[in-house]
Amino acid sequence: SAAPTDVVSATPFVSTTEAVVPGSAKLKQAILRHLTYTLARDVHTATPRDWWIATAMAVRESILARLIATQGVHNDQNVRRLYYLSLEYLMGRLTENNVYNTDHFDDVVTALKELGIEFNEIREQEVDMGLGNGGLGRLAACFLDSLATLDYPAIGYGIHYEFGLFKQEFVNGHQVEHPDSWMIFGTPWEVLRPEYAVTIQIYGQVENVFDDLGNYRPRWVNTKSVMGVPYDIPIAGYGTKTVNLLRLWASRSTEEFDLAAFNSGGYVDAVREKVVGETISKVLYPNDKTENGKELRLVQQYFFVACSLRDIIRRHFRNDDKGNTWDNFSDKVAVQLNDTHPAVAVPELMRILLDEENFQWDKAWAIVTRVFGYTNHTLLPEALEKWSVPLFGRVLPRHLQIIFEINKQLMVVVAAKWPGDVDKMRICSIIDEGGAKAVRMANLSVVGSHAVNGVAALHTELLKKDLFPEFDALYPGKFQNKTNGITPRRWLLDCNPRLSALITKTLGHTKWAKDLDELRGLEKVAGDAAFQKEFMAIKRANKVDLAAVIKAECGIDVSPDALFDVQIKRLHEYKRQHLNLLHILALYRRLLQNPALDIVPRVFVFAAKAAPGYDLAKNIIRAINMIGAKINNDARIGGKLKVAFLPNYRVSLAERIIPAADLSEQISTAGKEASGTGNMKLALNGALTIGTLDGANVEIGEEVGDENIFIFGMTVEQVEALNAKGYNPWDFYNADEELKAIVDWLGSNFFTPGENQPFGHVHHSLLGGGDPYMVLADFRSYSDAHAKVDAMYRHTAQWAKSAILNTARVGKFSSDRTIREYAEKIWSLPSVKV
Ligand code: NBG
Repeated sequence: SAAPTDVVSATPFVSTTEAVVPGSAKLKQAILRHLTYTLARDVHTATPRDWWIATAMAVRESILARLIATQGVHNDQNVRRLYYLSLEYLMGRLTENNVYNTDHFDDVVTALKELGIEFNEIREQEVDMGLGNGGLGRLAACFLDSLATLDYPAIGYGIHYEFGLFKQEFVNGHQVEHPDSWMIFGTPWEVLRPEYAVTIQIYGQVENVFDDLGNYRPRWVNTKSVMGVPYDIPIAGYGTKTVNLLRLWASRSTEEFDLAAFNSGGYVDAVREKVVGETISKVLYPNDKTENGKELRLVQQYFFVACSLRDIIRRHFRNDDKGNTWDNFSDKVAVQLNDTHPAVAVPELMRILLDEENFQWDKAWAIVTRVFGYTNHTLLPEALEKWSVPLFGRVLPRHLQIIFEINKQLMVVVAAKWPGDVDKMRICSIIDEGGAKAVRMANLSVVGSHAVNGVAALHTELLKKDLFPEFDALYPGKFQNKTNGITPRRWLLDCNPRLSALITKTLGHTKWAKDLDELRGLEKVAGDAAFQKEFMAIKRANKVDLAAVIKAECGIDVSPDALFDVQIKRLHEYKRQHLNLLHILALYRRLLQNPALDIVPRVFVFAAKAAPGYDLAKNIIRAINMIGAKINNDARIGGKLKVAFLPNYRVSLAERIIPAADLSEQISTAGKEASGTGNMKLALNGALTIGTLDGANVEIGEEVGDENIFIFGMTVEQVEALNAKGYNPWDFYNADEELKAIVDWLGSNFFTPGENQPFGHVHHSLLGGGDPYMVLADFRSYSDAHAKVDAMYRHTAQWAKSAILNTARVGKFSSDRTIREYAEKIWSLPSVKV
């Protein structure tokens, strides 16, 4: 590219404290300045990566200025803050979002263009910040965006994992995992804060000591120390000056290495303690839902909770000149527990109040229960965290004592409510006494919080009815619903610029990105032929883009005129990717038996990671890959079906797939998917949903209307009834000739000649093991719903209208709405303009 010559004379210092948006000329100067003075590069040697960092650094200047201003206002006004504790943040790339949110987009593009650089090219340099598994982690990221956009004083706390969720590759159809070394070369979006480092204690024993007055004063002794060093990531709100922060803790050993051992040649011994201390924040647990009770995981949970509470308390007492004491702590501090992962915060705050601040129990407990709120994200029993009592006691002996005391008092309340009912005590107890004793983190979270919420209306209902009926009776009003949402900035404005431009042009404003209900304005053009044409042309252009990604990643040619049928989410039995696979097999077989069969050509797009130890999920991936390969290369079906499993699903890949989707697969067994959020992203971008009455699908259906969604399958009640009667997959298998044929086919080695029962695991799960997800029971109704999809897709005008109405009517699912509800109903959190 042409090298500009005016670089070195660029003013080295543009004021970094001004909070105004610099024009493209100033940005250009700043980019060049960072290229020279931050990266020690010139325009001739700069790599695309250098340009990306220099650009990010340039945009960062005004964001950091706003961060300082925001924190200054919050401190001066001694505001009430929300602290979001989450073990996961699935942030994705930060640059583009920050550029859009601070309205720098046009200037950045112009500035780079003048330097001979394409923004689209350099944005690909950024590695996703993938510090989460799936929906739970991405929800946290969307919430941060909405909190800042709506000017709520908020800080997210989490762990600065050195390795995020593994990178996925396919080898002969098998998932292979590689470490995700996302920060090996650092990222321009974080700021190390050694001045806020804290040291916390762990392990050790409790000594029973009595003070002079004969009061029991337990002392936690012989502990190990670990240091937490925070990295701050600024979170810029959209269309506002507010910049909040995400503070992530890295663990550091407090032991310097042993110089004597080092000098005597024991290089490994010399650093052993240090390495152990640094292991805590090394890697994100890649398990989605299933817990495997590893000690390191509990240590991670306690580490980040203890560091965060220290930081929260420090911030509160820094304002003691403004009257802050423990008496107003719960007026200034709201803490939200994102699932039970941070639940150890409850006994930790109790420990601080009792042991360090000498509070009486009742006063301490009143503070604690006013501070915490708890969000439940699943009903799956295998995902409800439990810690064995001996393990817990070894890692956190004092906390275990406190939990026993909380439980003792809980049992008194339960006994008063249901006198003589031991069963109720057993159910409510924080300690699971059936079998090996275990601490139930969900019970602890419910008892220690003033509000508990589910994440979709149906989920909350089931939470009250099935999981916690006793607690609901014990604490009327404590359980609430907060239906999930997604940020329209990342999931429409940034990821689908073509559709965004059309919406802005049609509505005549950009207000919709901050008030998503404005999209209702599109309803009146949904039937307009010219608008439909534009809308569908955009969908097609996005499909052309995705086709190029599919070609590059999978080597498969797909036609943008086919129906793009998309299922993207973690691989899990309850999400039923294998139900989708059965339908693909059925279509394939129908085509083989009748090559003239007139079906709408389809491209099935999958993307999903399976937990590394989840064999069945991995077998489903293999089956989709191998059956897909066979179908893709079978000339007999004339290219009518294609199956593309894109490797390494992550936020930045979702941003390419979602704008190109025609059909959104949301096919979990009713009652199993707490909410789903991918369903919202796809509908917002004009995909029609084929789905069960599960999670937020129910509410999406209410918004878009029955005629604009394909609902199929058993309801929760029907699932329960079938369970009560006893589900027998053979009944469905034997009663449905086509189903029988494809299940047998799946069980054969037709798709991988020479291998013995390649998909035996999947096959067995459907027929052998009394499948709790009842795949076969829903197959026929699913297949019928797909026939309706096929029929509607042929009527382009009707399809276009439905797609437009999906975009127009899903404003409810903005995370802005969700966050406002949390702020009003759980956090009592006023917003503060900066
Ligand atoms: C997941 C649910 C999803 C939901 C997200 C966000 C866990 C434990 N739960 O349905 O499965 O959308 O949380 O609430 O990851």
